Amino acid sequence: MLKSKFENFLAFIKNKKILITTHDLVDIDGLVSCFTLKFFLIQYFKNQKVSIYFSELTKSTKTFIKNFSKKFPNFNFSYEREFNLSNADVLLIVDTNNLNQIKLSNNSETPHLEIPYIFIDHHYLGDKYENNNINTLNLIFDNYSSTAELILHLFELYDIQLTTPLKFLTITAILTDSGFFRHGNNKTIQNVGKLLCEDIEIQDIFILLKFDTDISEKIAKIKGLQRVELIREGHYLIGITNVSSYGAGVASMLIKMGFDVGIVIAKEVNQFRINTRAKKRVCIQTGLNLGKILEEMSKQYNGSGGGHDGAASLTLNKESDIIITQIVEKIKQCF
Ligand SMILES: [Mn+2]
Repeated sequence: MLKSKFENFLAFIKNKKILITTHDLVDIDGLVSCFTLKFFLIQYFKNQKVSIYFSELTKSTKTFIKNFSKKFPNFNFSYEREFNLSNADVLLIVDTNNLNQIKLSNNSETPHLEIPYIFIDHHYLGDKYENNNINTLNLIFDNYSSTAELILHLFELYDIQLTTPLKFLTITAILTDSGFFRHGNNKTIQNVGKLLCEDIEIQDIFILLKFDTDISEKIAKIKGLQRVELIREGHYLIGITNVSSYGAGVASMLIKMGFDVGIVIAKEVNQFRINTRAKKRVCIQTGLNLGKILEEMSKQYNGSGGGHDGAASLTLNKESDIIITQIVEKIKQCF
């Protein structure tokens, strides 16, 4: 990776008041990436003001913080709950490259940012351009299985050491975002290997990441399974279903059940969300890239979408059967 990209990024944000944020419903990768990035910037620049803003955290992220804090009571997870741009010169957005996934206030409209912003992310990005985004400075690399690994690379490049709690956190982010290595590559495992040290026991991390499934999620999965429609294309099986929430979890479940591709439609208030998952092996064998397909669809239908080859989502304002049919056709073309 080009070090000059990181150099340009750091040169631009130097001496600026920095605000870091991530997508709404903050997951563990988003959470960890914000705190490791903040720590890195404070170490690197010494005297620089860096703050973090979060909108809402997911239930499992909140549970994780609670459990992690029992193990590392001195680790400070403080962040701002009000988005205040007057205290910032530049906004760093991690773990997403889509402004629609950022929630700055209670009104859910796409935010228009007055200040420059830069994306630091590991999701596929097409050639879209957002106003006020300094796209030449974006650090977007979709070969990483988590944003936390991208930030870990910064620490390595500038020879800055992570503290034990930050190492622990980075491993949890890598494990959760790579689906416990299922979506990872050699580098993913090497990174975890490098982070493990005498003070960190991998079994402690596994225990911290074991969450009890919420009863409403269990019901969503059971209903999703009851409603599933099976489409067979040669040797491949596509499953389509609908639920009102937990779309991503239901899509992953379809893959575990034996489908090669899972498509889950979730009708939310004023929103129509499609979550998709595919088996990694199938993506490699066929060249299927769900992130690319849903990104194309988002452009065509004025929504927001994207992701990775084996996991992607699309959010639209209105429901349409034609869109689902088109997605299925595009998937079939790969088979
Ligand atoms: Mn991520």
